Amino acid sequence: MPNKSIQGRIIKGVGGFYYIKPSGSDEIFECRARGRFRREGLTPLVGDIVNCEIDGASGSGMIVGIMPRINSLIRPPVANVTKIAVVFSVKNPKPNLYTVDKLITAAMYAKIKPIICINKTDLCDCEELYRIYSEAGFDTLCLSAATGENTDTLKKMLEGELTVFAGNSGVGKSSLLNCILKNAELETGEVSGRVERGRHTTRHSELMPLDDMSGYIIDTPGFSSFSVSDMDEKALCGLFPEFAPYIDGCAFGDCSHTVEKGCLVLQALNDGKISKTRHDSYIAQYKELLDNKSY
Ligand SMILES: Nc1nc2c(ncn2[C@@H]2O[C@H](COP(=O)(O)OP(=O)(O)O)[C@@H](O)[C@H]2O)c(=O)[nH]1
Ligand SMILES: [Mg+2]
Ligand SMILES: [Zn+2]
Repeated sequence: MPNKSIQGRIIKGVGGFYYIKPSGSDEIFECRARGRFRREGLTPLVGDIVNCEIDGASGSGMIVGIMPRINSLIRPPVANVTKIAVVFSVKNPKPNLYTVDKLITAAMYAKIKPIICINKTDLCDCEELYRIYSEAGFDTLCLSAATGENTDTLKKMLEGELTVFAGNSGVGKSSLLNCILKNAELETGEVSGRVERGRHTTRHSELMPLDDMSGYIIDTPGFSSFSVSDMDEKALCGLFPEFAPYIDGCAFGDCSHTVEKGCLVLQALNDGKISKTRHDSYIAQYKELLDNKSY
C-alpha cells in the first residue's frame, strides 16, 4: 500500500491515539499526533478536522495539521460544536430555569445555536415553558423520550451539525439519544452524584455519528454548564435575542436594563413582551459577572 494523505474528523481520542473519520467514508484511521503540537501547546480535540499522513507499509497514521476551529469547549473537551441541545424536564427533576438560561447564554457567547429541549412532557404539560422559549426566539421542542413525542423533529434539526447534549443529570439526555440513534444503548437511569462523578472521570468524549444523515452528537454525563466568566457584563444583554428590538432605543447609552427609568427592555418586560423568568436570569447573571470582577 502506498503512503497517503487524508483529511477527516477526530471522533474519539484515547491514550494518545486519535480516531479519524474522513467525511463520506466509514473507514476509521488510528493516528498519533506530531510532537510539534504538544510543544506548541496545541492538543488535538475531538471534533477537530485534521490532515493525516498514513504510512502505507505499517498502516500507522500521524496527524500533521489541524484546521482552524470555529470554537472549542473545555468541558466536554470538543471543538467545532455547531449546536447545543439544552435539555431539561418538566418534572423529575423540576426545571431550574436559571441553569437553563445560563447554558443558553454560554452557547450564544460561543456562537453555538441552542435547541431548547423540554423533556418528560408525558408527565405534565409544557405550554408555559414552551411559550417562554419560543417567544424568546429559540428553536424549542416539547419532547418525551418515553413516548417518542417530537424526537423525529429533533433528529431533523441535528442534520449536518455537531451537537452537544447538555443539561443536568436525570433530565433524559441519554434516553433522548437512545430514541434518535438506532444502535445506541446508552446507560440511563437515576445515578447518585458519587457514582456519576466516578464514571465521569473514566469516560472520554466521543462523537456519535447520526444514522442515515451527516452530523454528530455527543452525550456528556453530568455536564451542566461552561464558562462565560471572562465576559464583560455589558455584553450580556446582546446574548438575549428577545432584548434586541429594545436595546438600542434605551434612554441612556450605558443602560444596564436592570433598574433604569426609561429602559425599553424593562418597559417590554412590563408589557409582557419579555418573560419575567428570562429577565430574572439576566439580572442574576449580570450581578454574577459584576461580582466576579470585583475581587
Ligand atoms: N416519564 C419520563 N421519564 C423519562 C423520560 N426521559 C427519561 N426518563 C427517565 O429519567 C431518568 C433519567 O434519564 P437519563 O436519560 O439517564 O437522563 P440523563 O442523566 O440526562 O442522561 C431515567 O429513569 C429515564 O427512564 C421521559 O420522557 N419521560
Ligand atoms: Mg446520561
Ligand atoms: Zn435599558
